[in-house]
Amino acid sequence: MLDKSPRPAAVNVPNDLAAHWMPFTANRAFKKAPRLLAGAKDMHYFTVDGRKIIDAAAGMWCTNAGHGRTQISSAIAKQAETLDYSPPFQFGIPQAFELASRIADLAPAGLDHVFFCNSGSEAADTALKIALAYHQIGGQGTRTRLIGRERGYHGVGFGGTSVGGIVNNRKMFGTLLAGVDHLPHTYDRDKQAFTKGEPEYGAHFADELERLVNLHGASTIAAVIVEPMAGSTGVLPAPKGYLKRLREITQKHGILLIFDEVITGFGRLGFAFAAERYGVLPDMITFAKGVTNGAAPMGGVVVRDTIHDAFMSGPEHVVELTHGYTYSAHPLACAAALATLDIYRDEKLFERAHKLEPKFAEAVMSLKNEPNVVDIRTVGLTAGIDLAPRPDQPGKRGFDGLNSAFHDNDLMLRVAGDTLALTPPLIVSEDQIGEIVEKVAKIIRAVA
Ligand code: PXG
Repeated sequence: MLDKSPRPAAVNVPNDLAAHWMPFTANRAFKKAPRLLAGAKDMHYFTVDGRKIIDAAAGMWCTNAGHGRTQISSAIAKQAETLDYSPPFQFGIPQAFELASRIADLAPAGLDHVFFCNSGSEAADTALKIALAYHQIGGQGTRTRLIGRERGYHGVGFGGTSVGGIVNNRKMFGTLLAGVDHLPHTYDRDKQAFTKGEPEYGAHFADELERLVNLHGASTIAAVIVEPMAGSTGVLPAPKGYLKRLREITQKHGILLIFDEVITGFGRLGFAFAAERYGVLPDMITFAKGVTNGAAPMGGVVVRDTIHDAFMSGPEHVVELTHGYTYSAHPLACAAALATLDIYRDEKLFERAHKLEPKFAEAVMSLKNEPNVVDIRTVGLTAGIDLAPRPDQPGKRGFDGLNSAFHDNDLMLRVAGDTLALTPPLIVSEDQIGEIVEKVAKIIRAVA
């Protein structure tokens, strides 16, 4: 077959990096040694200086089908020419309805309705607002408390930041939402180190919800939101039985359970959604990232039929949920998502991730004896490798690893503090897994 990969074309490098205030980036360090990208195809990025870099991060947990999928880009181009924008309030486009049906089909039975937004942050805030409104219209307006989890990440809106459990993301932004509490995180290195998949130890961390119910009263609690696998704090898979227990306790007390599947949705753990992997039915699932393969911004919430139906009362001319975004179900994002779901289906990428999981886990675990490696966790096609921090410089070894990967080893990975996270596109081959692991070994030695 013809190799249609784009040639690493010469790209103008900007001569002034000052104006762009970069998100979640060490701006001054970046601007001294920029990591600039110019193109991407399949498993690789191309840098502005023409290097080919293997992507062990799926961009940022997004491009599950690999980069530069022409099926997706031509769907976007065609949509842009046909209908560039359509107001999502009081008007609709056929593609949005088709996409909602297809996502509902992928979600566990009972989760039948999809509310669209543009990011994981908006999805988290949307789910939390739906939970509050649901209780209010059901005559339980005292249920206003929201419960998240330590080390949880639900984006950067005020709702998601409030239920999130990352101190550095919270401490600069005032008091955040009132009435929020947190479950403890589920990580205990002494008892769980070097586990493939779900740790045996830790289901009991879910029982802390009973403690919070006893403290606050069930009648004040609206919802619990957790990631089935905490991604951005360094890959923390749920312990065996933990999510089931959370479901039992929430159900017993009339509390809604929201799974944030922004990372775990669309195949990352070998299933369409992690809810399926764990056999647990939440009341809502948030998604983003992989839904469009990263090619257009989109997020959303899949909502249980009983919750959706509770809103469908009152006069029919009245808006049932006063919430939404100018770009909800944007035509370009819908087109990208429909093409993406075709690829996932036709190439059986979720099944592929499932089949590759043991090989991936074994390959990454071979890094166990490299210098400073204090834990490795794997689940689905994702791994977190904890490096011991440099004395008095938390995060520095990880940051050095990011730079060593990009500048010296032609590898893209994610870093959370001193944890290296690997989360390649689901098209990754076994050889490429080997290549990635070899590069990571070099990086770990380089930052020793
Ligand atoms: N929920 C979860 C579980 C996420 O992982 C969001 C919500 C927010 O999504 P948006 O689209 O608003 O960014 C996320 C985002 C990392 C990393 O390096 C992970 C995310 C974002 C940035 C970096 O692990 N996840």
